[in-house]
Amino acid sequence: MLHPRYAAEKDRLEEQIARKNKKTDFYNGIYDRYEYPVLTRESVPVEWRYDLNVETNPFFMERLGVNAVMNAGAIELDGRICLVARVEGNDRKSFFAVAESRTGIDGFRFWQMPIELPDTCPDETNVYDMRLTRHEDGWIYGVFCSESKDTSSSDLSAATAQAGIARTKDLRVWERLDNLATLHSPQQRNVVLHPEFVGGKYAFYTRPMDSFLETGSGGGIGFGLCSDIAHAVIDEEKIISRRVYHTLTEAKNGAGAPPIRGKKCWIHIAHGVRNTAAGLRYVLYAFGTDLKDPSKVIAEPSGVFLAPLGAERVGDVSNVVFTNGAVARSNGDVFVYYASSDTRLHVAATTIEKLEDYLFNTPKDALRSADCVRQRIELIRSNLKLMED
Ligand code: M1P
Repeated sequence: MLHPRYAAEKDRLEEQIARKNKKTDFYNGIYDRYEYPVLTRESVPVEWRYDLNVETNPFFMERLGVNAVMNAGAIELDGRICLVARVEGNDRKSFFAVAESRTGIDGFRFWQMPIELPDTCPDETNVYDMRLTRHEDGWIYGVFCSESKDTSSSDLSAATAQAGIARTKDLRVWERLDNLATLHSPQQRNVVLHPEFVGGKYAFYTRPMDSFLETGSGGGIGFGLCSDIAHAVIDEEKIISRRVYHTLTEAKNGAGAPPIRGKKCWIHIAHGVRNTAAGLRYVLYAFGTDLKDPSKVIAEPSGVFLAPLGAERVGDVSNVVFTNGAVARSNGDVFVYYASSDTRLHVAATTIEKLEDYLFNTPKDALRSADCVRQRIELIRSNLKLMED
């Protein structure tokens, strides 16, 4: 028999799903932020967490709790916005699950079952952060981090990160392909597949790393080509968005959502990391690449695109925002899904037109205080002149 408490928990979830989201009064002209996260641990179906049977679960205890719902791949499918979220169980293992919404800003509901990826890698301990790419070859690809224990090290925490690749047509049936092999980088995370062929090849944004946490000699976001997606091998990675001293990418950076095709460029929203006395700080930044040659950066606005604010600043890994999914609709609207502090998922809404204005008209980082203040004085002077006229 169903436990009597089930109905109350289910009602609570339904109330949360029905709640309309509202723009906050945050303003920067670039995007709108929303009051409520689009997905949290409370968005997860009751049936995924509780044994509903009153005989086997008389106290209606959570048997398989969920700790966080975060970093989601995003795609529009049959007119709905679908997120493939990273759902982290109380056991610290993540899995993927689809949540869909009509509006893209609220009403996200998980499908009945989480995704069960083909279990092809016996050493794989954890999977997370799927980027969804609708490729011109007709498939939807999910590229994600596949993490395994590093058995060659005596350090219990030592791990290796690889890019797993799976493909689907409907987000329900998935085919797992070989993990990406990058011949010159021992580890990879934050790998993204470009939506179009480049010179007849599949193009990946990579993030070469020497170890699991440190990018080491890896200079930033790389770009590489491969011919066979089923056995993807990249022999050469060209760094396209470098880590730079005393900028937001100093410690590391990584590609975010698959790039969005704009009118003037491919729009990239990535993350940059710097070290502070309080630990690593993750923010989002943006850059644009050439429509014909997506490895060529042609717009590089200075500074932060989006940083954690208010309650977003606190969570399992505080002071973090992270994106791996955005959707551009045919009317030019763009939803950027970002997680805060590795705990919950939010949306920022903008348009392709605004993003391109931001990319091409925000000054570049002048890299030195003296030059940065000159940029600002120039702005103030021209504003004062305008006010006098
Ligand atoms: O904890 C912040 C993020 O850390 C990792 O990103 P990166 O590889 O750039 O350090 C990822 O594990 C990501 O999931 C996480 O949100």
